[in-house]
Amino acid sequence: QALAASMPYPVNKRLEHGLEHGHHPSPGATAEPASAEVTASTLSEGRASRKLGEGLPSIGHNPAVGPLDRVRTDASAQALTTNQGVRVGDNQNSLKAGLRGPALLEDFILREKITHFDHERIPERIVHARGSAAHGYFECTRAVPELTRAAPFQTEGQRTPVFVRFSTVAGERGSVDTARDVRGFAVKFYSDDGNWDLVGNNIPVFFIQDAMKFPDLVHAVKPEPHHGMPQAASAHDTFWDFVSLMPESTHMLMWVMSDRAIPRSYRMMQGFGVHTFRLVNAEGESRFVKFHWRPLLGTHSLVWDEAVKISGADPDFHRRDLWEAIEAGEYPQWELGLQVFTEEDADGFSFDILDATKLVPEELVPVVPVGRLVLNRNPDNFFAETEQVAFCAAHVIPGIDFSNDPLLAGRIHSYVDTQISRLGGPNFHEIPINAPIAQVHNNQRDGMHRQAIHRGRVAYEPNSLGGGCPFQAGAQGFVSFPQPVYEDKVRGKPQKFAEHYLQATLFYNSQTEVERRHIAGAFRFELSKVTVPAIRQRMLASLANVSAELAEEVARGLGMDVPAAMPRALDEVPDPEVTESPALSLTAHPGEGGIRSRKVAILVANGVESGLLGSVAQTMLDQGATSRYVGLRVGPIATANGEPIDADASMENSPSVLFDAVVLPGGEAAVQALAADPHTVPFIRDAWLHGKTILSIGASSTLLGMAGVMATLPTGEPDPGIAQVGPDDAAHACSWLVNAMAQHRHVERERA
Ligand code: HDD
Repeated sequence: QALAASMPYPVNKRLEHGLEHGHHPSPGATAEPASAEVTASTLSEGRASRKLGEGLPSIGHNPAVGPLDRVRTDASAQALTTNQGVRVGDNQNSLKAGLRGPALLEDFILREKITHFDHERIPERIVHARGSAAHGYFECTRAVPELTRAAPFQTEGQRTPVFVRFSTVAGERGSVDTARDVRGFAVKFYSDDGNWDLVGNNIPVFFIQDAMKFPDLVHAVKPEPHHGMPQAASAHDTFWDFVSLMPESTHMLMWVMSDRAIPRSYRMMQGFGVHTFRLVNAEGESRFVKFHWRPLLGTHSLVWDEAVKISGADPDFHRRDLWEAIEAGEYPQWELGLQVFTEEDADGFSFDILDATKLVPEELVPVVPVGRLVLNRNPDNFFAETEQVAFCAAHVIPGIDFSNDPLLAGRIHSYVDTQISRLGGPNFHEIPINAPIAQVHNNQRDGMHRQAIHRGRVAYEPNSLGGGCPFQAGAQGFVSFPQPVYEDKVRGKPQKFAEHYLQATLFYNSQTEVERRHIAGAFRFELSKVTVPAIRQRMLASLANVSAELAEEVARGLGMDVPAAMPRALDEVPDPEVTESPALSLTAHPGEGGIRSRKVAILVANGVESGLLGSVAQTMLDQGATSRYVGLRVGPIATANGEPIDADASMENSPSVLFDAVVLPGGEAAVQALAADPHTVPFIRDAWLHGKTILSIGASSTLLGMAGVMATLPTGEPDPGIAQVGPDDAAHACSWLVNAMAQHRHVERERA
């Protein structure tokens, strides 16, 4: 078997054609595999569980490791079978009446295989179809039983298994990762008290205030229904038509047009629960809460031109990044912070905490860290886990409760409902990735794809025949917070919901100059794709309420004048508590420094001087970063020193947008070869335009000139992201490279 696997061609291909034995089934499937030696499968428990880290959850507690054993399959040393467990003799040929005769209807093996294949796809998620996920755990770093009785927050050091799925919103399942879009950040906690899903985004506010508008929003942003375009993009008429008619979306638009919407990595973005939720403690006391995830690597973004080019070079950029980081043991981590406030605090705020288009500024209510999230294991199977995971805003546990946010109310209904069609029935909670660790006992029965085999005749409550079981848990169970409600039934919104611009202005004013420029650039790009001038006009009128500077900048980019500001819904604007919030700028979250998991491209060609390159590669390894030799082609490179190196990427298959920094090598012959290749100039120029660190060794400085790279900033200062070093300057070169890369990006290079 081992031999067969290593052969470049199928060993007994001839027999498939009946040339030697006519009617006999092909070998390879006729008997037990020759090799008795069974090697550990890459999917086996041992391998998976080692990545869990120290302490809890131990094997048996993590539903994704212990209990999933019963559904894990491992085909090593096993014969191929039908779904009924019948061994298949020939997996190459359908059953025919003679070698050249007609296929036979009785071929149940072929029919089973094709029938199953015909039904392999399930409906994709109506939103957030494109996503990537990983297993891990949440560790409580500060117990808060005084705030909540929720199981994950009871003891310091306690770990709760989680499954986390990141996603884009608008694109279809196969769409690109780096589209300008909100990112989903959905966390399923498999707590001892049941599953809790915190289904958030990487942006703390939302487009709309009421779930009633969600289908309209999604219809507007999805590809236009008549021609199915554009894919994974909001830059089209229907989206801007809708949002320009919905001033409540203005705050969210600021975020979506900012660098937040093109993250460098899923590992480098914040997450937010968005709505105001409730925490409830064992005494039944409740406070409001907002959930914040903060990445330890800091929040970092792409630049737009880079994001667009990555879409072509690697549409799976974020999926690959997450997968590779976890495989490399670079487990992404986030800190969970809580903003906790009382009902009285909330009543005093100038905005309504039930309005999902508003955030609670950190300057008003600080974020208190209570735990950390670690993602340390990739899924075994994309479909079984990432695709079939069902997050539901309705999944809360004792200690977590809802607020009256009308957007949340709609979500509580929508998620369970959508899984019923997406996952084929009401038993989706039994799919292994969705099954809680906590035991499930109730009298719900039957339905499509039921897995549980319930014993006995009692499926009702109250009962005496079953000893009254399963029994109600009373105060031990989930008890809704008894918020008093004495109101008329109405369709409408409270007055504070009518203020649409103050926090949009707060966000814009809290950005750095570069960030503001990017926001203006994004509005310009998106609105320039809008074909109906009245929509552009209306959007500019709305922006005029946010910032005169922004409205003018965008109008200039569209060749228009700023129109009169859109009339506001509210005549008297309240005084905001906070007018500038540094935490809203990405620069406020640089992370822990260092360059762990960053990627460096080292350009190589025959004749390259390899000495310093080796030091760079070693330094990257020491720092937890990775380097790749990128050549004119892949394969062996003859170096000037005679030490052979292998280019494992080429400028054609891996342009510089896929890297965080570029090293240009010394060696006359190599530099000449690079200079003659048409990929070299765009490779270097893009790295420069996108603000990346560039280290040039020896003779390669001529390449900088060819690529039009300017070593000075617009201010006339030297560019801190470009260094030219001699071939013997290893120590200086390496330490400079590490420091320059730790800046992430040299945005000061950007020309206005
Ligand atoms: Fe939603 C999926 C986040 C409003 C209805 N939503 C979905 C996912 C995330 C969010 C991260 C993907 C989960 C996964 O990875 O499987 N959604 C949000 C946030 C919202 C929000 C942060 C606002 C604060 N969503 C929202 C509303 C509704 C929905 C108002 C409907 C009334 N969302 C859905 C859905 C989805 C979904 C249709 C599609 C697939 C799914 O649920 O499982 O039910």
